Amino acid sequence: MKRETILVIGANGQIGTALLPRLQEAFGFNHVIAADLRHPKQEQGRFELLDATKIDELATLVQRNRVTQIYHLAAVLSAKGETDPLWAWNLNMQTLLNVLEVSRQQGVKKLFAPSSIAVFGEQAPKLETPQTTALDPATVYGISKVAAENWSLYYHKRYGLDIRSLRYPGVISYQSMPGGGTTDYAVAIFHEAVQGNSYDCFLAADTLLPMIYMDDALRATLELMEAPADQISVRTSYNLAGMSFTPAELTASIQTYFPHFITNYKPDFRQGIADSWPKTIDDSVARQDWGWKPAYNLPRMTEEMISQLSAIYQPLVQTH
Ligand code: AKB
Repeated sequence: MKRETILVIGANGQIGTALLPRLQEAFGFNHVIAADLRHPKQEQGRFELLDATKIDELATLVQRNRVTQIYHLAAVLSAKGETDPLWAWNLNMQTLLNVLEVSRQQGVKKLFAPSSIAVFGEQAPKLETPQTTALDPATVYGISKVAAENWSLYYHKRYGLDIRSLRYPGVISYQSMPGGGTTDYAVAIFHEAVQGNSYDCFLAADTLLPMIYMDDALRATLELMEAPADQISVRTSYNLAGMSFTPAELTASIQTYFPHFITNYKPDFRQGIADSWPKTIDDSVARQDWGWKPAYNLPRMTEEMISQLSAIYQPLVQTH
């Protein structure tokens, strides 16, 4: 069997940090190259500095290492994108187009370029949002992801590029913090709860949003990438669901471990973004095509987040 060489772009981010060990386990430690703009806090194996907006830097890296698969995870997320829309658009689109073009030129065999529930806007049904519906996003991040989905389909149809994608809901993880998203509250809240603090939530108590636990998100990603090409009927991006909950429901779930934990609700501009997104997602096409099924619900996710973060914070609390 020919060995694969995997390149993860944006490897220091929330998903990259958790994905690297899984890829190293699957393909061999030395067959996975992490790349990002800055060195990570803790290097987890082979690492290369990369500015993916520069096509020559990317082309040289791919060629020198004979990269066969790329996971393109670099993006400016929804909330941060709204603070500087043109910068967010340029960064999201330039990196994607560079990855597509270098992959085409150098015969990269498989490419993963995630999308998001942010592609949906006012005109899509809010409940059980279907795979195929109106895409009129309210954020520049969402606009860039709709464009990215269409560019991916174009490269697949025109050049035969084997590109695969998931519309991630909010991803919840203990390994690292997300940065600049509207769903970030659902990670930050655990860090405060475990340290014995209250949490100031930037969304209203009853804001129902689709979420997924990192373990499920990684499994979905790897299962999609492993599926035979003829089972992949969607080359824009698959709807993906894990669970849906509100900040009030998440608070109640955390209170089963920390009964005195309190969330204060102070909605800001991110409320408007959340209100434009689906509440629940219909991922039946992913289930049919490559057998997707989530394993984590709200209680199971809460239990694991609290146990993992307690292990991280406990020693810190004791040494002070
Ligand atoms: C965000 O909140 O921007 C992201 C997303 C849903 O894509 N987590």
